[in-house]
Amino acid sequence: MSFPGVDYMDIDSLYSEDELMVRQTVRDFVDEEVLPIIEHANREEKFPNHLIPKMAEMGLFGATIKEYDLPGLNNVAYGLIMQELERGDSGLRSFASVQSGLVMYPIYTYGSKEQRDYWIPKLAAGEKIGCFGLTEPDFGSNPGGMRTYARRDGNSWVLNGAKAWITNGSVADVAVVWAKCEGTIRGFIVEKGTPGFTTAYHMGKFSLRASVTSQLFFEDCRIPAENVLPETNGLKYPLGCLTQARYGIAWGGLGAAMAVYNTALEYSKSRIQFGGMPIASHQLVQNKLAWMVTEITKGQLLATQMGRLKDQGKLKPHHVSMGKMNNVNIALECARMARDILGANGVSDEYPVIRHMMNLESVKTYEGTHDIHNLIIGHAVTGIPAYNPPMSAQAEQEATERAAELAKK
Ligand code: TGC
Ligand code: FAD
Repeated sequence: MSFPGVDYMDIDSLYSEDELMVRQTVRDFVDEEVLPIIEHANREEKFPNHLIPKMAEMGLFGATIKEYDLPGLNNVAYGLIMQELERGDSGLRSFASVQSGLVMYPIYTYGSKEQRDYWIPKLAAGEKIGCFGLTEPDFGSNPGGMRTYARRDGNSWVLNGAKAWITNGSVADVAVVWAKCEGTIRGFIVEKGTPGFTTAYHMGKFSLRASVTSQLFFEDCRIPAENVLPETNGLKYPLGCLTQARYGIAWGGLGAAMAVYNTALEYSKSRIQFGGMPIASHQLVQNKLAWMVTEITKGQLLATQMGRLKDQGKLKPHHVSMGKMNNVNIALECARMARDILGANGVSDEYPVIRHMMNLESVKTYEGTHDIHNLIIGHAVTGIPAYNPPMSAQAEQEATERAAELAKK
C-alpha cells in the first residue's frame, strides 16, 4: 500500500509540482523496493546492496550537482528525498548522505578538476562507494584533536592513525580521510586496497543494523601526492561537509517520525481493548498522537524553511544544527511513543517502530550529538563558545599528562 504522507496543515502547498514529483518517485521506490525487504536486512545486519544501482539510476547520489549530467535539484527536493529514504530506514538515508554529502560534496567542492572528473561520475552511478573518516577512537565530538597524521615524503603522503565508527568503511572503494599535516587539517582520497590501509567491522550494533559501520586503520599508508584535496586547509573543511549531511538528516528524521506516527495511528484505530472500543478512543492515546503530529508539523516547517534559505545561500551552520537536533529528537520521542502505543507488538519487527527507534539512537549521536548541537545554538545566540570550558591549573596539568599518555599508545 502506498504511504499516504503526514500533512496536517497543508504543508504540501509549500512545495512546487517538481518537488512533489521527486518525493512521490522516492516514496514509491521505498514502498515497493525497500519496505518489503528491510526488516530482513535489519535482522541479518546487512545493507541491501542490490538497491544501490536503482538509487543511482534515480539520480539520488549527488542530486543537487548541476554538472556531470546530474539532476541539479534544489535543496527542498533533495530534503524530500532524504525524508522518504529515512521513512524506509535510517541506514538507507545514511548511505545516500555519506555518498552525496560526505564524499561527493568534498570532492566536488574542494577537489581538483582531475579528482572531480574521475570520481563524481563513478560515485553518482554507484559504481564506486565512498566513506568519510573524521571520527577517531579518542576524538568524536572534538575532531580537532585528531591523531591521524599525514607526512609529505617526495611524491607521496604517508598516513598513520585510525578512524572509528565509519559508515560504509569496510565496503567503500574510496575513503575521504581527514588528517593533520603541516600544522593544519587536510582531506585525502584513499583508495581501497592501498597498502597500509585496512578496515574492520564494528560488530554487535543494535542500531542501524542495515548499515555497515567500520574502523579504518592507516599504517605507513602511502598515497600519491595528487590525492590530497587541494582546497582543504583546516577544520572548517570537514565541518563544512557535516553541514551538508546534517541538513539531510534534519529531513530524514521527519521521514522516520512519519513512519512511526502512521503505524501508531493505524494500529490504535484497529486495536480493541476494554468494552469494544479501539484504543484510539482513549484520551491518553490521543494525547500521544496529537503530540506526534504537532511535532512533525513543526519539524516540516523548520526543514522547509532551511531548504528555502539554503537555496538562497542564506543557511548558516547553526540553523542546520537546530534542524538536525530538533527533528531527530522529536523523531526519537515519536518512536518511543509509537512503541508504547503498540504494546508488545511495539518490540516486534513485524512492525517498523522498534527498528526506527533503535536506528534513531545512532542518528541522535552521529553528525554531532544532540548536546553538541545545543552548544552550537547556544554559541550562536550568546556569542560564547561553551564546548571547552576554562580549566583550573590542576585540571589543565592532568589533561596534559593524560594527552601525553595517550600519545605514547
Ligand atoms: P571551531 O573553532 O568552532 O571551528 C573551526 C572552524 O570551522 C568553522 N566551522 C564550520 N564551518 C562550516 N560548517 C560548520 N558546521 C562549521 N562549524 C564550525 C568555524 O567557523 C572555524 O572556522 P575558522 O575560519 O575560524 O577556522 O571548532 P571547535 O574545534 O571548537 O569545534 C566546534 C564543534 C564542537 C562545533 C565541532 O567540532 C563539531 O561540530 N563537533 C561534532 C563532530 C561531528 O559532528 N562529527 C561527525 C562525524 S561524521 C558522521 O558522524 C557521519 S554519520 C554519517 C551517516 O551515516 O549518515
Ligand atoms: P563523545 O564525543 O565521546 O561524546 C559522549 C557524550 O559526551 C555525548 O553525550 C556528548 O554529547 C557529550 N559531550 C562531548 N563533549 C561535550 C561537551 N563539550 N559538552 C557537553 N557534552 C559533551 N563518524 C565519521 O567520521 N564518519 C562516519 O561515517 C560516521 N558514521 C557513524 C555511524 C554510526 C552508526 C555511529 C554511531 C557513529 C558514526 N560516526 C561517524 C561517529 C559519530 O560522528 C560520533 O559518534 C559522534 O560525533 C560522537 O562522538 P563520540 O561517539 O566519540 O562521543
